[in-house]
Order: sequence, then structure tokens, then C-alpha cells
Amino acid sequence: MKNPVKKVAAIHDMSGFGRSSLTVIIPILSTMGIQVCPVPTSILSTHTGGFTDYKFIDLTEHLEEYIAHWKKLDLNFNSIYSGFLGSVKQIDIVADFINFFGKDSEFVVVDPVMGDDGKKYATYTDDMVKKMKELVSHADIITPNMTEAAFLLNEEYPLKMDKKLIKNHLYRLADMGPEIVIITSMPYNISAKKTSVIAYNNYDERFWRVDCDYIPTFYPGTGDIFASVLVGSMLQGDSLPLALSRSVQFTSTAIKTTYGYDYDNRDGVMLERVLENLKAPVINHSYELF
Ligand code: PXL
Repeated sequence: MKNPVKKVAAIHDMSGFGRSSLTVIIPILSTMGIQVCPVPTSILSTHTGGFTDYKFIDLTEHLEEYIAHWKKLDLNFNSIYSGFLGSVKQIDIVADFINFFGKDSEFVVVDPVMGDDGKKYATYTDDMVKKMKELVSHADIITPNMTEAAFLLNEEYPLKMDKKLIKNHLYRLADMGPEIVIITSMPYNISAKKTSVIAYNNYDERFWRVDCDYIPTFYPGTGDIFASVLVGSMLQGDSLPLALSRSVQFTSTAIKTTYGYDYDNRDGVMLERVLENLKAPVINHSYELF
């Protein structure tokens, strides 16, 4: 049997309102020509960023049977991509999933979703943070934001923007297991009103930096958007720096498009207005060695 469409197993929550997790991952990867097979970790009425009293349905007790069915079907995936998790036990379940299905995949991405702006998300406990340190050892690529990188490293937030220290942080994260470490939302070049993504590839020992305009606002789900484009781009065969450029360019366009409107930020970026941009080539390869 020949199937030209690549598949990603996406282990994330489904939040009904406020564009994040599966509601952005599915349209982005579908637009990039990749089939998303969701493993829903929980269902929420909204994401947890700025909403209160949301309904949180933890699917931990159903996940093992859900995955057991997939194991019986002998499915395989070109990539496994995990994000928001609902409980400590789910982290073990994801590790088992990676051990079983990861052998046939091109790469495994763990986005260690835990918090932002120096704080943990409401449903994340200290035990989950501890456990996330184990999960990243199963990944080929990790994509923490600066807050999550500080949690993984037991460092103070914000991280100091000293080049040597940043490289040391990236080395230490790579020592935890992943070959490629990507830290987002780094105010490295903030004096030039830029925000940076800084990455390290342990395979060829090169560091990369991609800057984009800093926009003084916050939309939930932008980390999921960044990581989804990265997964799609790497599956299309892009190099790491090109995948970084593509992801930064798309996320930045989505934020800028939305920022022009007077709008409730909790609804996330206006993805539907920019989705078609994913089919355009990267206009300007904005990466540089770091
Ligand atoms: O975008 C990360 C994310 C995913 N899922 C849920 C969240 C958040 C961030 O707030 O609350 C439920």
C-alpha cells in the first residue's frame, strides 16, 4: 500500500474556545498537506489562559485503551508531537507511546507545555514539571518557551540574555536527551524591539537565531502554532534553520494580523485569516548562526 500523505500523532488537549492546541494544530498541519491523528489528552471548554471556571475533562483513564487500539491496528506515524498534558500519569503514557510508535517515525517532538511569563498554567503541578523533565529525554526535538526552559533547567526566570549562558542552557537541555533544542520568546535583541528563537542542533553542533518584530501583546496558542509549523516544515524536508524561519514568519504574521484589530486576546490569533500563507515560500531566510 502506498500513501503519499504523511501522518502525525498529535498528543494534545482539545480546547473548545480560544484557538490553541488541537484547534490550531489540525488546520495548520492539514494545510501543509499532513494528516493529523489526534490523541486527545483532555477536553476543556476553553484554554486556561485568562478564562476561569472552564470545564476540564481529564481523559487519562481512557488513554491507555485508546492507544491500545492503535497498537493493535499496527499504525505508524512519520512524527509524534506532544504538547499540553493533563496529569502526571499522562506523561508516562506519552513516554510509552513514544517507545512503541517512535521507532518507525522520522522524529519525535515534545513541546513541554507548562507555562508562560514565568508562571505555570493553572492545571500544571510541581510533580508534572518534574515529570516533564523525564519526558523530554524521549524527544528528538523540544520547543520550550523561555519560561518552560527555565523550569526544565531549574533556573530563575527570566533567563539572563548573555550569549555564553544561553549556549550553556541549550547544551544542558540537549544533555537531557533531545538532539535539537529550540527556545522561543527570547528577549535577546529586545533593544532593537525584536524577539528571538534560539536553537541548538547537537548533531552538527550549530546554534541558530531567528528574530522577528516584538509585538507588545500576548495571544494564547502561539507556541502551538510555532511548533505545528515546525513539525510540518521538517516533515516537508526543510533544514532546521529554514523550518525555524518558516515557523517564526508564520507565527509573527498571525500575531501582527490580529494585533491590528480591537479584539479579545483570549480568542487567540486570527488563524483563518493567515492559514493560506503556509503555502507560500519563505520570503526571507531570516536565520543566522548564533
Ligand atoms: O497553548 C498552550 C495551551 C494548551 N492547552 C491548554 C492551555 C494552553 C495555554 O494556556 O491552557 C488547555
